[in-house]
This record gives sequence, structure tokens and C-alpha cells, in this order.
Amino acid sequence: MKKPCMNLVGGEWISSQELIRNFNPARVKELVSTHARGTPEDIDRAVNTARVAFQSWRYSTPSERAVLLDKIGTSLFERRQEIGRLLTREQGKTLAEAVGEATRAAEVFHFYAQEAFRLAGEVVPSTRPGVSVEVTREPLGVVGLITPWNFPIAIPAWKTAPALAFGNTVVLKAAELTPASAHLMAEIIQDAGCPAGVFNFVCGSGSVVGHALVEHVEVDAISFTGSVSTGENIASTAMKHMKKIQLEMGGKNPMIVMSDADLDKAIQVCLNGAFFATGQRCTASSRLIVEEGIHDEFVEKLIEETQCLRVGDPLHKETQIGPVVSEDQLNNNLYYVDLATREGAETVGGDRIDSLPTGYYQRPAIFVNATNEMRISREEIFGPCASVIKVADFDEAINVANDTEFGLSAGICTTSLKRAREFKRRSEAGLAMVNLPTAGVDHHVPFGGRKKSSYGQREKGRYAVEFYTDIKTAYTA
Ligand code: UN1
Repeated sequence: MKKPCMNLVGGEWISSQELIRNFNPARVKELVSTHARGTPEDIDRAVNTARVAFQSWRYSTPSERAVLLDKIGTSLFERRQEIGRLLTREQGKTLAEAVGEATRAAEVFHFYAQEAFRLAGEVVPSTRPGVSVEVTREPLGVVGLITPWNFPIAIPAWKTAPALAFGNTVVLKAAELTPASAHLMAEIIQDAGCPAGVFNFVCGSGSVVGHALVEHVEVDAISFTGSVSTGENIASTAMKHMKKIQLEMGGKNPMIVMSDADLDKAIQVCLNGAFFATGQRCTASSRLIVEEGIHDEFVEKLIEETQCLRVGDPLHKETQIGPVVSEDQLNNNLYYVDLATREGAETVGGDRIDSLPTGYYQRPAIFVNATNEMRISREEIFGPCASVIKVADFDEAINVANDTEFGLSAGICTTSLKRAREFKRRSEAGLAMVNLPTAGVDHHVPFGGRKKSSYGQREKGRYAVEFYTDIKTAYTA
């Protein structure tokens, strides 16, 4: 058997007494990789070495940081097929989705390589004669990054790249369920010549290793993507130490379909938003809000097209929907499929696929005649499940779309410019999509939501600088 993947602490690969075994959700008996299970002691060492490394990394030149990030980006790009295969095997998304994700990770590193040069400030005249005021941005220090299983390399990349670009040092805690892609990224970072201690990687459970990171007094900031309940725990622990936090959590994202929409396009937008990546995106469309005039025709076509989706082995070229990530997640999804019927919706699909016994395969589920009050329309399921909610008109559609405790992404399918504009103005989500799926975002623009979906500054694009730096106001006479 291949040697276990180790944790990276202070530039050294370190092993552990205990192992994490990482299985393939498409062939549940197939072991993908084994990993040294990190401990609170590993976190302590990683944070302390990151603290020491910060003293020089904070004063490194933008050129040094850009060269490193570019090298990492190039390597991720060159190895995107290999990374994609590994990612598919550990997470279950299709090979095309996984290679796309690896490419996105590469692009993020290239983007932030250039951003290192743009850490500009401003010079402002003082109210006092002969005094000048400079406003500059400085790194925060040691940042702890905690990442989820649904984007095993893109999210580690889009947190790590800006953190390093702006002069911070990093301890990354990757998801216990899918640590292999992030481990490969750690190897690439190390091989690119990252100075010891600047980037550290520890994998393990959230409740032990993640908790140790959030509790550590030498960690200045935490960026987290995952569930609302874990986000709430992190917030209360981090606040005890006054750490800066950035939380990306759940969604119950609406997609409005107006009667004037191009029906074929709307169907494609809904299929992609609701079911691609097996619905395991916090940006997935889980509420399809459909205007009366087009409702019946839309439902008929949606069912027809959903039944044509090819669910199967994610390494096969023709597959469109891979397996659910784990047995627990599948059981959670099946619970909601059962609940849909009990709540009075008509369920189409949603069953476990018995003809594909090797993996956690589930048929996409459509909950027809759902209401926005049902739990299936209020709670995040995080699987290939979507409610269809009928509304009378545009105003009701907007009200239903906004009637949720989440506010990550929202979409509309319409050919009316007026409605598109109105929707963008009235939507209470951080991302607004017109004739595009709620999921699937660019790497170079801000990402984040409102209400319970997100907390703190935006991720990605130029806006990431707001989280990963702090302001200094310097007066000179
Ligand atoms: C996307 O829709 O392209 O965990 C990205 C998630 C989000 C990222 C979604 N933080 O699903």
C-alpha cells in the first residue's frame, strides 16, 4: 500500500499514530489514500512555526510572493488532469467538473500573484498643517483556514492564495472526508519553494483539529467554509479571542422562472443549478420558483430532462451526475425525500439507485407542488433535491425568493430587461444571476452572501484584501 500522506508543519512532513482512510464514493470499498490524522499538538506546532515564519514573510517583497504563487499556479495547471482524477475519486464529482475545479485553483494562484503588487494605500492631507497621513494595508499574521469537502482543492486555493499574497502565514485544515486533493496542493506549495513555516497543512476532524486551530491564541484570523452550525461555533470561540473571522456557510438558493423565459434555456439553467455537482454546492438552486403561466409546461419538461440525466461513474466521460459524497450525506438526502412526501409535495425521483450498488448513487429529486413553508424548502439539504414552488406573478416570486434565512445566491430566467433589473435590485442575496445558474462563479470577482449564509468580508477577487489585511493609519509631521 502507498505510504500515508503526511501533515506539513514548519517545512517538514510529519506522520501520526492514527490514520484517516479516504474512500471513493463511487466504489465505496476502494481506498483512495490514507492520511496522518493530525492532533491538537500538530496544530500547536504548526501555528508556532507559522508565527516565527511570519516575522520574515511579512517583509518579503511582492516579487518574491508573486514568483512563488505563479509557480504554484503553473504546477496546478500542468497537473490539472492528475488532480482532477484524484479529486473525482475522493469526492465523486465528474471528471470534467473536477478538472475544471483544479483549473480554477490554478487561476486563483495566478490572479493573486499579481495582486501582491497591488497592495496600495493612500496619502491623505491632515487637518493639521505640515502633517501627512498615510493609510496602508498590512498582513494580519497567522491565519487558520478550514475548508469543506465539496470543493476539495478550489476552496483551499482561494483561501491560501490571497493569504500568502498579502504576507500572512497559513495553517490549512482540510476536510477530513476529502483530504487528498488539498494534500497534493500542499506538496505543490512545498515543492515550489515556499519558505518553511509559511504554509502548514494539517488534516483531521473539525471537532478536534479544527477546534484547536480556532482556539489557538496565536492565530489572528479564521476563514471557514462549511455548515451554519459549525460556523456559529467557530464564531463564538473565535470571538473569545477577538479573532477576525470570515464565514461562508449555507444556502437555500432560489431560481425564479418567469412566463416570458426561454423555456429550454430555463430548464438547462435549473438542471445545472440544482443537480450538477450532485447538488453539493452551497450555491445550488434548491427552490425553483415558477410563474403560473409557464408552471405546468416547465414541470413536465423538467421531469423529462431530469430523467435523461446520466447518473453514474464520475470517471466515465458520458456521466453528468456523480455519487453523493458519503453514506451520511446520502441518508440525510433520503430523509428529506421522505419528508417531502410527508409534507405533501409530490416527489419525482430521489431514490437510491439500486442498479449502481458500488456507490452512493441517488436519482435527482424534484419536489413538485411544494410550498415555501415546508421544511424541504427552508432547510439546506446539500444534495440533488429541488422544490418547485408555484407563484402568481413577479412580485410574489421576489417575495418567496427573499423569504429565507439564507442569502447566498439567487437567480431569474426571464427575457424581460425590466424584470431582470428589478430582480437584481430587490434580491436579498449576495450573488444575483440572470439567465445563469445560481452556482458556478468566476474566480476573480467577490463571492459571498448575506443573512445566515455568510459573515465577514467577501472572498475572492480584489475584495479578498479586506479580510486578509489590516489597515494602518500613519501620521508624519
Ligand atoms: C460555485 O458555485 O462555483 O462551498 C462555488 C460552496 C461555495 C462555493 C461555490 N463556497 O459550495
